[in-house]
Amino acid sequence: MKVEQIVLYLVQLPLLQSFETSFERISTKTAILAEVRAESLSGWGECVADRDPFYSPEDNTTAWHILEDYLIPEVLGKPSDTLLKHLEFAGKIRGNRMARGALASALWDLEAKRRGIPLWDLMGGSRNRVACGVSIGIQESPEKLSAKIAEEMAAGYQRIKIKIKPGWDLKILEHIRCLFPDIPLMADANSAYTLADRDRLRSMDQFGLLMLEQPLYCDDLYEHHLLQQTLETPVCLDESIRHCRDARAAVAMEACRIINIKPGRVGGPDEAIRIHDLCDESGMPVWCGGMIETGIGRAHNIALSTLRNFRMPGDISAPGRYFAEDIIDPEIKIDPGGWITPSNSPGIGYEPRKELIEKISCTRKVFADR
Ligand code: OSB
Ligand code: MG
Repeated sequence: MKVEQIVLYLVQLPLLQSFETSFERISTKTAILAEVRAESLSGWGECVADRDPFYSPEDNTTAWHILEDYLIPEVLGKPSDTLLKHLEFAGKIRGNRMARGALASALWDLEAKRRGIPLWDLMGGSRNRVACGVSIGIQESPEKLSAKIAEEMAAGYQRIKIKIKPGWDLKILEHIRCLFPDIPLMADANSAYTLADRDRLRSMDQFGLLMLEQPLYCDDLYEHHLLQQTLETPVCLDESIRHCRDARAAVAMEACRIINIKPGRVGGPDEAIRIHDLCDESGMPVWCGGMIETGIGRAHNIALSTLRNFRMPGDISAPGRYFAEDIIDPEIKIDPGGWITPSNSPGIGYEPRKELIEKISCTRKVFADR
């Protein structure tokens, strides 16, 4: 099945509430969607690059450029199943894993649809339900945060993650633990600390966190290793794991005890599965992170989370928490116990709403095989 057409969309979706991390506050989600067309089937992927290069060196502009000028020319006119088997099309391109992830995930969706099987099945997944946690951004006040936590616990989420940064950390954690002594709780710093903050980070051990996510600089495995040695709380790496080689190094040097896999961050499903397998063999649990994706990216994350070593609740809260209207049908729903049942329809298992996608696209470009 030859890839006949690829369409890129740059979409913008307003957030119901702004989302604040240690590096920025956003009130609109901006994402590139990739649609790969062959024989009247469409595979869909989402690029997790942000508007700004703050979470990662990539942003939407660089990702679009890499897709348009390097990746798409490698894929157009090629047989889709061969591309999937030998995802070598990005072999020469250094970095730019998020751009690659958009196209690779669209090819996986297309291949699952060609075979008429769900994406989770193509990926080798075995779980028939996926555990959901929720990520809560930095709030205006501790009271607002605790009200949000109560709300999300009531909605059934199986663990709470809060965002922290210097000045919004120890007091906040203390406040939460007073009100909710036993909830499964973790904190994500998005690289807001340095080793000089070692004592501050160590004092977080008292709060019984499931893990501390990405405390230190994004490309510094060595310093995370030094920190982990002095910390009881498991360190979980997110930004630091760009591909499977990073994961291997992190395991070998004990830079963390848990890995957050975001397929969109590591170059797509094939690399995500490679990291999953490596961690499985090494006894390192993983969970699936999120990037406030639309339903398309979320559906990919759900499919991946059915693999056996996804042992902890992922950041796969319902897109309805973020957006007034999602771009897929049916809506992704979490049950009262905090589980999602993966769709058994072919591919990602949800139908992209083409009209809405066109409506919210600020840019759209069609690339055709000539
Ligand atoms: O570090 O996990 C992160 C959202 C945007 C950028 C970075 C991160 C996040 C999240 C996940 O915390 C939120 C979600 O997708 O629900
Ligand atoms: Mg994170």
